[in-house]
Amino acid sequence: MKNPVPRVAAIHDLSGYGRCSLTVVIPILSTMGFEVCPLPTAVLSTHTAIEGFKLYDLTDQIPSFIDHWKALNIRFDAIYSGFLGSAKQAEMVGDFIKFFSTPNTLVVVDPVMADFGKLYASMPPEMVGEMKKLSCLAKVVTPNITEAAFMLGREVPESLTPEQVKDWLKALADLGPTFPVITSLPLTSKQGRSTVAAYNAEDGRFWLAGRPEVPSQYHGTGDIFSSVLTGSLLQGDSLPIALDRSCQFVASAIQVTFGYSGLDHHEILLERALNTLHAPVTYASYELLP
Ligand code: PXL
Repeated sequence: MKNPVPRVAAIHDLSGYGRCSLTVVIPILSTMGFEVCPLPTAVLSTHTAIEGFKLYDLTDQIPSFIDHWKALNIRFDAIYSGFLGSAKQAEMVGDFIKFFSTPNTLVVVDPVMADFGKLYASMPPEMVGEMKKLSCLAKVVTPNITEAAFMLGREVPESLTPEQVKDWLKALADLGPTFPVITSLPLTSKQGRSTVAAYNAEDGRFWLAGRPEVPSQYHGTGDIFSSVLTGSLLQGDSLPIALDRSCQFVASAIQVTFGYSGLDHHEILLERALNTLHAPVTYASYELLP
């Protein structure tokens, strides 16, 4: 039987404070009408950008969780992975995808490992190769520009022309995914805008979407972006509409947050924006990348 409420396996960490990973994936996908089955990769006191974080890696526990799900014959409409607790987990996630996915399963890999030119505090360098292998099994990958650079063995660029963006996206598609997406793009023609680009390797079209940049940095926006993208594609939206809705939601979440002062940890006030996920698409501003 078809799942009456489509079901997503969400393979991410659970960070108790700081709104990222499962604490944003679950509310976003639930609001968008999906059941979320979390498979926690690690449990943390906070995300790793907050000093003194405590991390308990669940690599040794994960196989028994997966075995139980296999025995229950659970079927997933989507598999969506993000932050992993160890490089060894990438292989486990790969096996999970191979076992649980069918040709109709939406597989999204967000290769969470780096930003602003650097690997995150808990990331071993082997994670880069492992995430690259995992991406081969995905339909959609959503690296930021730093993660894309690590995956492709390139320098993190200061700026990119539209032609170069196409080359980066094609290089990511060569790893396997049909819809590679790059976020935080330093696109020369879009200065002052927070820009994402994507390639549909099935029809050969490149897409751009974005919103004006807000002069502040917030944690967890990559997780928010990829969660909305996953939900939107699962709802049946086209790639450019899914990109646009994701950019729109991240921008709204930033705007509802930006007006407050005294927030200590650059956290997004997600709950103040969640209900906008129910809004119909009234205006989309995506563009074809010529
Ligand atoms: O938002 C990405 C992310 C997810 N999970 C953990 C993190 C980070 C980024 O710092 O530390 C634990």
